[in-house]
Amino acid sequence: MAKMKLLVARKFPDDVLARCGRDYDCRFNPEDHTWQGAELCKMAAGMDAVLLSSRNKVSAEVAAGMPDSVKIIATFSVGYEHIDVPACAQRGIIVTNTPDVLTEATADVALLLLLVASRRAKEGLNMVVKGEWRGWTPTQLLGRQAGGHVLGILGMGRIGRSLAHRARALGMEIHYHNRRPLTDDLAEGATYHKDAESLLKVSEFLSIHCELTPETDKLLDAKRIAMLPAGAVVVNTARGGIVDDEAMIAALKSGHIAAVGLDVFNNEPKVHPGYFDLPNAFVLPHIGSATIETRNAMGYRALDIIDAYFAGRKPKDALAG
Ligand code: 8YV
Repeated sequence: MAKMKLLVARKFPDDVLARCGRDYDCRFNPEDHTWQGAELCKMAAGMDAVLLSSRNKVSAEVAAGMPDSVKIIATFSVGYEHIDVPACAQRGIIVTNTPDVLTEATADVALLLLLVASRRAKEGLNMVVKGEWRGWTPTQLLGRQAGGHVLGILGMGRIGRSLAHRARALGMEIHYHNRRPLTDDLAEGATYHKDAESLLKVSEFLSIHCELTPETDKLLDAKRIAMLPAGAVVVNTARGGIVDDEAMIAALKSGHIAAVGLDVFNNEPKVHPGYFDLPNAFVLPHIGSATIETRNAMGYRALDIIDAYFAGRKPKDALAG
C-alpha cells in the first residue's frame, strides 16, 4: 500500500525525521525555512498530513487555503494559539498538539529562571567574564532566597504543578490561580486564589503558566505588576504576550520588580531591547522544551497521533474546533 504523504514543515530532530521518512512519503524542509501563509499552503499541496511548529501560523486564511488533500495538522507544541482551530474544523481538518511530554523540561527551565533571576546570575556572569571581579566580599551580589517565600503560580496546569513540586523541594510555599480550584490530590496543599489579582498580592515569586488567550493577553500590565510585593521575582515560560514589556521594563528599572527570568516573548524571535541592558533581566531563547529527550517525545507523540488517524482511530490529542 502506498504510504500517506506528510509535509514535515520544520527540521525536527534526526530521530523524528527518521521515523517520518520510514513511515510516510515525506516532503522535508532541510533548510528549515519558516513557511508561512500562501507558501505553507503551497508546500502542503498533495499532502495528507502536516507536521508543523508554533512558528508556522495557520490563520483562518491559511486554513482556507490548505489543499483538500490535507486531513490532519499536528503541531509539534503544546501551545496552539498559532492555529485557528475552528477555521481548520470548517475545512474538515483535524488539529492536534503534544501535551504532557514537555511538562518536566519546561518546569526545569522555569526553576532555572527563578533561581538565576533571584540569585543575580546575569550580573555575576558579566562581572566574571568582563574581568571585573575583584574577589569575594560579604555583601556582593546579594540576591533573594527562594526558600521560605511564596511562589505564586498563574495557571496550575501540568507545567505549573510540576514547577510546584520542584519549588516545594526548595522550601517555597505554593499559591496558585486557575479558573477552577484543583482537587486536593492535585493541589497538594497549595493555596487557591479565585482571581489573578489576589494571587499577585502575595506572590514574592511569580511564575506564569497559563495559556495565551484574549483574556490573558497583557494580563501582567502596569496595574497588576504594581500589585506584586515590592522586590518580587517574575518568571515566564508560557507565552510572551501575557506580559506587557513596557510595564515590566519600567518596574525592573524602578526596582519594584527585583528580577525577571523570561524564556518567551512578544513577537518572537524579536525581544524588546529594553531588557538587554538591564542587569536584572535574564532572557533565554525559548528553550523550555529543548532537550533531546523531550523534542523526540514531542515528535513521536505527534506521529503516534497521525499514525492512529490514518489507521482509522480517533486521534487522542485532537483539539476542539
Ligand atoms: C515548543 C512551546 O518547543 O510546545 C510549546 O507550546 O512553547 C515550545 O516549548 C515550540 O512551541 C515548538 O513548536
